[in-house]
Amino acid sequence: MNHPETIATLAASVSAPPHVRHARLLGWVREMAALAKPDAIVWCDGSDAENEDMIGRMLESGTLLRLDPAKRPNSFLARSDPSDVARVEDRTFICSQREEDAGPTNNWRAPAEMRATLAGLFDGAMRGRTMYVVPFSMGPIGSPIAHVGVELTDSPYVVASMRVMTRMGGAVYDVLGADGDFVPCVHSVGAPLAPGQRDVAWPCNATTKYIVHFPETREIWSYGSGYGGNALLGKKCFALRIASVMGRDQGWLAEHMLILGVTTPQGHKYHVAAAFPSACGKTNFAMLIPPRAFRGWQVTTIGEDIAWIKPGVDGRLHAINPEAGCFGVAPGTSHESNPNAMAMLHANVIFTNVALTDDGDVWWEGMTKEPPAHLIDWQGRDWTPADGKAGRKAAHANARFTVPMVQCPSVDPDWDNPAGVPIDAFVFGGRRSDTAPLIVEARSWEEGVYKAATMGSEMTAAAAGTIGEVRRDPFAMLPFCGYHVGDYFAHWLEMGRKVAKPPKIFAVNWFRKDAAGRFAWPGFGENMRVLQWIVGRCAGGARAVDTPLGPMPAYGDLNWEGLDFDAGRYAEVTAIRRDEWERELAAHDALFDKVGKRRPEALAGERERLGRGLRGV
Ligand code: TSX
Ligand code: MN
Repeated sequence: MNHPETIATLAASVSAPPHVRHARLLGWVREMAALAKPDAIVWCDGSDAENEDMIGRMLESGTLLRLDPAKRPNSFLARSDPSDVARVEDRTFICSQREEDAGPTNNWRAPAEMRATLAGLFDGAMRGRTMYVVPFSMGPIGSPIAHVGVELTDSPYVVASMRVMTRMGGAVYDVLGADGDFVPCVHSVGAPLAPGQRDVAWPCNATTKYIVHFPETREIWSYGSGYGGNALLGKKCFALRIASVMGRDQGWLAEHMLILGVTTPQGHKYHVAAAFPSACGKTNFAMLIPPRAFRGWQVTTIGEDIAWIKPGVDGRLHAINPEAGCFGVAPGTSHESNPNAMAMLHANVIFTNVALTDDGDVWWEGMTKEPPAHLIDWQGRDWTPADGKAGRKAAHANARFTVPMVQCPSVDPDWDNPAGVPIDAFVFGGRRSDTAPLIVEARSWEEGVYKAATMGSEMTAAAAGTIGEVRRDPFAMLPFCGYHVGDYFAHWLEMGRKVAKPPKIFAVNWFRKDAAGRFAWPGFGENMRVLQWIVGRCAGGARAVDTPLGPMPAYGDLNWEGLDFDAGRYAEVTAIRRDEWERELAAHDALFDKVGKRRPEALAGERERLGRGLRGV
């Protein structure tokens, strides 16, 4: 091959670096540049110098503000357009050939129709801008569990964020070689600039947004948004929606799960992968600090959002965190709720939509009990505590921090291990003020899949429903499964049969309330008591009592050292009530009606067994 090559007929020349010798990649970049017509193309190498250039451009354009270098070294604040603050689920599409393959939980469009729409939108979409070619690995570079993607984007904010969130840079081209597989990801903010037109701080398209997946050809196209999962295409689009399809076809799992390690005082180490819907404190659980009474116990963090899990030759499931950074929700994060997260934010952070303090630092609701006397809010306006009392938030509720995983004090020594970590237990949780007990073990893989499939969580924000209403969120994958959810359940059942030593499965609920409406379980670090029981069940030795839902710890089966929590209060967080479970089973039936004919027969059997068991309550 004889590169670099230059195509003089394009608006920008596709002048690839000499070590890029992948014909399909070069052809695709050339084709996309001809369509989107950027003024220039930059092939990113992930170097410090390149990142400094990117930051410099954004400081100049007003996309970023530099925070006080003494308080937050090398850290920045971005304020997004008020119309571009979260993932857009109603603008997210799965474009399989057949509508039924997308299933009842996804928006579907015919691929040909969507391709025509995208061709129109992307025609000239990058005029006046630079197209960045961002090569990235999801997972340790060269790991047998990892996969490669390349994102084309006209957003320097996306380039800088992808450098934190993925293994981004030139080494990826070596993995790709001349014909290695990659997932092509095309992204434009959808705001071309006319000659001489001044850019805005946060370019996006206020009226038109499309987040599009072609599962059969494994492509991602994103238009109109620069925010989070809409734009950092390695995350939800690739690592969950496209990867879930790859996992179905290739015999592995792409899951919306944290991964943590638990080391006992005797030095035995266990690994837990856990799925929770939003607003359940998943990042807090991934970075849990055991209470003082648990001297010698250690919890370490491998991942806090996504797990890729493959069967190993040892008959166990092995998990990696495909990401390299944490894109965490800021509001609610404090030294009380998550000291490890607060510590990891000391430097090298991109904050988005948090408030700015008068001394060049950041603040958000829940960081401290008392807000500062004056702030600049996430929209750049003056803010005082009086505004807060009137209901105006200083930080957006979905404000974020983007920070390297390695800065987490609890980061696991194996977080970057290409072989992954062997999973001992899967944990599924939701936010339920009643019905679901603190902790219950599944009696079988099939029963565990049933529990995960029917998990639900009470809404905390009015955005997608009524506050307090239970939304079913199977496996916490509702917005992230790239194919028919019934086939996804079947794939989970199949994985359990295929693996010689499948992990145990547990369901937890940190959010039970007492008769007075107060949280009945202290949560946070005290969840260690539940975690200890879980690993005790995996190792053998921890005791349990049988219930209609499965084995649960009796009061005396948990370690209460250092916590004043009596048997009466324990009963409040573990009670199984007949009227609540009648309603719950009706909700399960409604969910499976929605899943339709592709619901696996084994889950109908589990439903019958559960109903029979609960009739005795
Ligand atoms: O993250 C949470 N976890 C998991 C921690 C490892 N949160 C915050 C959820 C919002 C994202 C929790 N909130 C947890 C929890 O276990 N439990 C609760 C409910 C709760 C809230 C406040 C108190 C106790 C429980 N406060 C006092 O008891 C003083
Ligand atoms: Mn998530």
